[in-house]
Amino acid sequence: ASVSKHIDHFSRFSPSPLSMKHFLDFGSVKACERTSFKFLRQELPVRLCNIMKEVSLLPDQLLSTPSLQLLQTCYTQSLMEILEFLDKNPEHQEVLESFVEVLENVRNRHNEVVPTMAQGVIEYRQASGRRDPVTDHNLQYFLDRFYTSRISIRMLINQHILVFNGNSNPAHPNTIGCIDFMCNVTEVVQGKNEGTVKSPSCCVTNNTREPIQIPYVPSHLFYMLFELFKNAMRATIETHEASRLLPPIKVMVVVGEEDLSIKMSDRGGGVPFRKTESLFRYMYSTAPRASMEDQHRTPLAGFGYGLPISRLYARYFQGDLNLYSMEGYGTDAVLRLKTLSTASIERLPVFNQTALRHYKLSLEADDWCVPSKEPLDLAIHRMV
Ligand code: W6P
Repeated sequence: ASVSKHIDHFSRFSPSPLSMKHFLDFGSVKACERTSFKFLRQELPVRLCNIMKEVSLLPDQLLSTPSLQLLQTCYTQSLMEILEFLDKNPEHQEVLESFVEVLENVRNRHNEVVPTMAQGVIEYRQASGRRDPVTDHNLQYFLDRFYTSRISIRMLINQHILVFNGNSNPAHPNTIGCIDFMCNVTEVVQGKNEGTVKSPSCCVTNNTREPIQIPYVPSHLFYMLFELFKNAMRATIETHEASRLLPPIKVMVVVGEEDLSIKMSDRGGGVPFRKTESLFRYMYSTAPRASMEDQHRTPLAGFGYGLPISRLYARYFQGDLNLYSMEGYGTDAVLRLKTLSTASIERLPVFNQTALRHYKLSLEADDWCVPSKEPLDLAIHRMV
């Protein structure tokens, strides 16, 4: 009962979006663990409670699944642990230290949230048995917000842990927490940073001779590029099975004053325009899964959550991800990021009346005509 009081209280605050510059300042010479602590003990409950309110609006048949019950328990537990710090003294070193420990526990507790939520949605859809476009739309809306909220909370937690607990990483002198303030985008594409995005059949070009560098989270960039590359590669291989030569995947990295754009082009036969938006749907790809076991080993494999989550990462710092496909030829995937640390500002969901209205939206008549499937018999209109 007291938990829901706290949730009501903190969900009335709007989350405070931070810019990349804020994050960098928090972790630079001006860094003050006490300031960060005082900010997070308020902001983390605000972000947790805003999204918990939305979770509570989900249909009962979804909320009652074991997966959703587990998620709500995790969120409540983490909220309570963080709220403990509201009446603690920031001047005491042991308070700051135990806060870092709690944040580590919270982060680990939430490691499996994405597959758990996905599992809940699958169970719900199997139980309800029907495919209802309104429910699908609402779930898409909710999952985009839920996963964005999670990305943002993990970002805050990681920054605090890495900046105030981590010893600076000598291998990456340009990093503050998980942000590389001179992230070399071309190098991430080429796989010089983390793992390998590139294969021999991928060629990368820049629009400038100087290295293209922006402040960014290399792990987010890697996730997005790797996902795009997997899709481009799969399409290329599947449409050129019979051929010994595969058309290369071409990547262009272009930097302007505001935007950094990365275009990855494949000649994998493309996708019909009608289907491109559904590549970003969570419902589109969720096939029933074998067991909970697989989930832990390969969190997102086979889910098809990679593209929608990649777009959330791009939008999280005011970028975007779009697909331009020409059926019969191939696909251009364009990833746009902000060049300036002052323009890369967190894009966060807020629980308010507008959000509430989205969930209450029901099946209304569309304001565009529905094309008839039958050919129109003009004979009946003929006057003479
Ligand atoms: C395709 C489908 C797709 C999705 C994302 C990125 C590239 C591609 N290529 O055929």
